[in-house]
Amino acid sequence: MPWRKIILTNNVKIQKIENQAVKRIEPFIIQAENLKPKLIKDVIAPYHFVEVVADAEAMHGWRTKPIGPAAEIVIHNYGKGDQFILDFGDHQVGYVKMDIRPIGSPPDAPLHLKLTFGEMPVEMAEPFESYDGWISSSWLQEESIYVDVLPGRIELPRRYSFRYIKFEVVDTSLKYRVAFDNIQCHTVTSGNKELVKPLNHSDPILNQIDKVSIKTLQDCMQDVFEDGPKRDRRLWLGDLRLQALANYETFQNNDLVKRCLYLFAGVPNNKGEVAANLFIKPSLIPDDTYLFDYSLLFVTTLHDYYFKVKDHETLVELWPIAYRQIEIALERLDERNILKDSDDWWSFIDWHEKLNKQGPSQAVLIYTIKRAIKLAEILSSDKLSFLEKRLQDIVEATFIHLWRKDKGFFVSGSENQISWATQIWMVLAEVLDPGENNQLMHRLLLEQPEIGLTTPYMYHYLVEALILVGEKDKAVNQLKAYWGEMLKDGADTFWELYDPNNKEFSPYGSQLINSYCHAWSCTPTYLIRYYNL
Ligand code: RAM
Repeated sequence: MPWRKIILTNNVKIQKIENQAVKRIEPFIIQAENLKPKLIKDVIAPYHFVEVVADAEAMHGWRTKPIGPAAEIVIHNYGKGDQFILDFGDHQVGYVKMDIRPIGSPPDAPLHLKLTFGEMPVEMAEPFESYDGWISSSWLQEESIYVDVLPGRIELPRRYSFRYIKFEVVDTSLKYRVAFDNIQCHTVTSGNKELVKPLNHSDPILNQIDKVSIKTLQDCMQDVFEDGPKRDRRLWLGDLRLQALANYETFQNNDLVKRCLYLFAGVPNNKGEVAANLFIKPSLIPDDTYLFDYSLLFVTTLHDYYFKVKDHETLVELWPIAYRQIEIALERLDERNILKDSDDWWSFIDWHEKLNKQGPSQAVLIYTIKRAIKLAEILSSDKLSFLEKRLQDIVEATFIHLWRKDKGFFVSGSENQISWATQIWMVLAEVLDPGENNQLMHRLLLEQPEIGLTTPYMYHYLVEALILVGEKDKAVNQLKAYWGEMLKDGADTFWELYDPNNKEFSPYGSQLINSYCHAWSCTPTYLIRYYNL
């Protein structure tokens, strides 16, 4: 084995592969490069000065209070220890520029300025030094700059994702102060909002949810579909699958989906497995993380893309690598045709700490094979009969070993765990007949098993499962109860993590590091528009 997995304690699980073998498929990489989008730019000025006030009712215990128009910035000046917060009125992704001029004597020392960027009030209120989570603190967005020459225009080199900026004048000198003007965010996106058709839904809450979903997607659309412009700023397969669906109903940047598929196909490992996520710069690099469900979602994303765009050439080119994901997934089946379970980070599914991944992953496999069969039919592939046979065996095994007739639920792992995620994926995989599938969703909502859902990613699949079993009203209720609640909690863009029953939830150890504009939460626009909710 050229690689090994390292599991850390404290419930933190990562993959780290030594001597990762990557196959570079240059024609695919070139194809992806040719599809690189031109970014659309805009210039946004701040809206208000705000202060952050403690409020037990507000999300994370903090809310902002407007204290004056940002246009008044020109009449203020600041010295050592002064600070102020600007609110840009909405979520922005881009590059910040500003003019700074000295007030008083000629500047006899550099200006030391600290800037803190926040998507949420909590990032303005709680010091980043207090962060003690397990993913890197370097994701916290701050900048300490020294300005030698004043007056001058400052252009920050990094792209930021924020609504608020806190300015702290660490020092000027005894002889001068500073004033600011023309503070701007030069925004970037590859989602052209001119192409999005107005929804005009009769339900104002759904209209608002749709609008915020689109903004979320737009801010994540850069030169790839990023998962979150604050964090991880990269292309993850599970996020891509959902972004692509939302994109078809809105921005229709189908070439961006195609580009991302080619990027994944361009750098598989030596087994032919696609990575869970990719780094694009300085050159295309697959992360040394491979997730069972995410690799399979490559097939699903190709399936969705083909049936939306009918791009036969891409299907022909990418089919072998898609099919390979299934072959690799099948290797994980035991002699009973049930996936081998393990407690390392082998499959994602959701961030719930206690979630067993075996059951939902088995369902993802079935769900994927069904889609692969559709693609094999289009291609008249010689793999078709093999896929059909394996599907039949795996579905049979799932019934025998994972279905508990007495309980009316599917189980997962040696502890026979009954989770929401397992039921939802089994419903989506249509293992049961339509009537039983419907009853399973009813039972799920009624009995509310303890191992619930923690991310908008899994809530998406919950809503889609309800739609699939013909329960549109219940789907709308769930959608409003989840994304509508996020709106009430102040979302300008939808968040990476949200548990309405535990609003402090973060799998990373701190809400400061959560992403508050996250790709996988953009799907209500797809659900509402595609299914006519
Ligand atoms: C987190 C990110 C990303 C997701 C992975 C599995 O790092 O939120 O979007 O796809 O988890």
